[in-house]
Amino acid sequence: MRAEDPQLVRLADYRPSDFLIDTVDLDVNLDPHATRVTARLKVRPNPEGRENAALALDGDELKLVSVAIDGAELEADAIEVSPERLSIANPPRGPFELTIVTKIDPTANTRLMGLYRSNASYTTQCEAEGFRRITYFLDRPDVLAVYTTRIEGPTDETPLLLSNGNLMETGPAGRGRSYAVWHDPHPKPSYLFALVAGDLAKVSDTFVTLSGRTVAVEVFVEHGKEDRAPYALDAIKRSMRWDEEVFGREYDLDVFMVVAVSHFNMGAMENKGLNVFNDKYVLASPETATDGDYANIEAIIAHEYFHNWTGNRITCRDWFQLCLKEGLTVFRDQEFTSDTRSRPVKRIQDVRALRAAQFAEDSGPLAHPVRPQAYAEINNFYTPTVYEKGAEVIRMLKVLIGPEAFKAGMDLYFDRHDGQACTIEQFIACFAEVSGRDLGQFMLWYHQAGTPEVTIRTAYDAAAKTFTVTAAQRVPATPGQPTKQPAVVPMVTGLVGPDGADMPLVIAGAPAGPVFALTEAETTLVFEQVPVRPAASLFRNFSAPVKLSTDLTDDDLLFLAKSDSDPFNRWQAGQTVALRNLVARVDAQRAGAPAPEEPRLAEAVARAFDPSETDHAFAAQVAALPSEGDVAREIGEDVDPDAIHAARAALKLDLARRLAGPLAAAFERLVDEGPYSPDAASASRRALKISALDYLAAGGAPDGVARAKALYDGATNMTDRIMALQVLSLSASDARDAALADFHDRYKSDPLLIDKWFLIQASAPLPDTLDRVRALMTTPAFDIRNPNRVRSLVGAFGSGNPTQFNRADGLGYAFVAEVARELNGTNPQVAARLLGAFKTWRALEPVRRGKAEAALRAVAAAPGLSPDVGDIVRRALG
Ligand code: B3K
Ligand code: ZN
Repeated sequence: MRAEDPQLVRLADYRPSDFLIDTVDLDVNLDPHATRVTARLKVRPNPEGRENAALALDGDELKLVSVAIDGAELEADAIEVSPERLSIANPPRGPFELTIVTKIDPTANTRLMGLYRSNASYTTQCEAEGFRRITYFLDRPDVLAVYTTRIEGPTDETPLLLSNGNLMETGPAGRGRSYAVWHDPHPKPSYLFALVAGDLAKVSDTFVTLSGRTVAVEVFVEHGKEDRAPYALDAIKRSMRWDEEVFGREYDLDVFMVVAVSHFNMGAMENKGLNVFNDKYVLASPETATDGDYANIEAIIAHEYFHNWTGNRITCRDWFQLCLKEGLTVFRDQEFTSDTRSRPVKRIQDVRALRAAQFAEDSGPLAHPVRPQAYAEINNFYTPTVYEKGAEVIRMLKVLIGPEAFKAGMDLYFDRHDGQACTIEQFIACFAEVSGRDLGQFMLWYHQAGTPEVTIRTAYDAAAKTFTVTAAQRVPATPGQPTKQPAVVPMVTGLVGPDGADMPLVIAGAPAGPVFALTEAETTLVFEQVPVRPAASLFRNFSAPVKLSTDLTDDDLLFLAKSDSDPFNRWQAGQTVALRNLVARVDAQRAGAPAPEEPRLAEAVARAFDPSETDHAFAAQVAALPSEGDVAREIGEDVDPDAIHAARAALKLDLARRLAGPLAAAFERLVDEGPYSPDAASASRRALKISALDYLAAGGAPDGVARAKALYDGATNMTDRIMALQVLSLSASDARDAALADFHDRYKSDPLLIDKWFLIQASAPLPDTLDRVRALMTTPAFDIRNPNRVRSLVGAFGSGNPTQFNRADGLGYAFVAEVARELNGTNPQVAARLLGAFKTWRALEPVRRGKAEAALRAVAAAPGLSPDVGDIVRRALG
């Protein structure tokens, strides 16, 4: 980010608002092209603001109809107005009522921010700065108001009128129109406002809270899709119960509503009492949703519900504090899933995702701290760093201070800050207070970007019976942060003896326990009374988001892969051996040397498919090789995605050949399962079955392809069908084309299923993929105004297809850049997201690097760039 950029908003410049708004009375008169919004605001000067300040309200593409103070309309010379601002130079110096009338066109709103139409329904999205597209407002999260919303619309088109809070009144409004009045007693920032109007079906239930209040729980979906709503409904109730049991948080309105809409820029939104969801994360039936979809729905329902306390009751003072609600809420949803499904498997999945998205971001030009210092466009900071690294920071805090102090800190936070807009400092202060710890150095996790690199050296002294672990840490330079300080890195450690048991941890003068806080550039731990050389199990359960390199041998790792009592490290040890082998294969290719083999890896993978292995989900994780992205990050520079793909395919084939018998046996054992159920145990079984199938069909092996075809044809649920299709899509063209055509025929009327069909084709590592994607974009099933379609086709190509996006001829880069430019005007947020595919372009080998840069420069030079796209290309090139 360039320092001279005039658009930059800086944390250091924060000052309290000059005015506060206590109540908002909103009257929204719906019309497809001319919706009239009347806002009556009770405004007063903020005692903490500047005296005699002008009142400057935010707007965005707004048309003002009138503005009045205490009932008297203001003349043109008393105000300054533009679509982006409404300023009143001399407002009253005491409390007053401000009435603003604006007119908006929800049908023309292709940006999907503010009030827009999705299919036939009206819906809103206000985070981060969408409320200002509805009415002029102090659109900042530290202005908290109580909202009363009256909505009026044509009864036939919008029989359903929803907003935040509790329903107060509803009825006919004359001339074929109806109205509803909603009141939300909880003061909230404008970004949590929501309104939905349309003709939707309701699927509902009730939930009795801990204190005995009955809450209506309602899910709204398109008519005809009611049978796909019960899973989400049940997930809401389970989330409500869990938050009571684990965090002591109860729901606080008479009704909790979730609405599924088909046009949505992201996953879902936690508007108070009225969560709006991308329909992809609500609708589920065995015939239409995969196990992965069920898991996502459950996790996202939980996430948005948990925001009710971490985000809504306690919100952010300013957008720099975004991780205050997002990191914490991700942590909470991860814990929910861990309690609901398998804790070790959830941890492995989260770490895989963290490395794929966040480590990648942190290693490139878009790296930024968990709490950024400045932004040009806040919507570009809803990132894996703010969300997932933000959650890791909270997890580390819990490891460092222990679960009891963590719980006490959370309780204090809820007690002390309920109803407030807070900062990270206020949050951390609660934990410092209850634990008596100085968390000053810990705050570096919020300030410093970049993934810390920890290098471990070990030494065993047989005579002295000591085992020494020396840990050196270094945080690499990132944009705007050339030098770094050592962070507090919790290293949870075990020493595993030859019998597989953990040895006692004895360090002179140190308290017993597995958590060691690395606070210096180099830390040495001398373990005593160690009778034989142990295998060091470091960073158990991934106790810190660091990049680790160790001097552990492959023998040590293969031993840990079998014997470590920590399941995460059992998995990690196998992955590390595989990763070493993959990197060696890439090196050998470059040197023209034969591929180095590691036959012992096959033994580790074989264990996953052994009949004695009953934890199928864990086994499927063990069987899955590191991704091409993992290998690219390990190599770090001059990356050649084709070489990585070839190395990984070769290792997979090698394993498939070595394990042909056990793989076939496992597939046969797992294939018959009876009626479909989306529960975790059944899903695990399917995951392992698909893993076996994936190996069996490696390299297009006819036997594996035949099995995939049989599974596809006989599938009774979408998981089997889509996974078999995925396998077939990588096989010879006739089998692939037949299966793809069949899938299209079966599901062409269901856009969410056509998205899966798009995604499979866009992710295929085949030379004709780009042509295919371009051709699919011209079919009627594709609609560039629908973000789900764009993400499934163009997003999957850019971010999920390393070889084809990174084609050596540069056409992959040019394509994604071209679509981003096309979307720049209509939906800048989605356009900017697509360009995230370029986040690691600097690590590529020179030819590709040059082509990627040229594509980015072409975007940068285009006229009329939105702040969203302009910000990403500037920083990517910066
Ligand atoms: N808070 C929303 C994300 C809003 C994104 C705005 N560009 C969903 C979530 O994190 O729960
Ligand atoms: Zn969130």
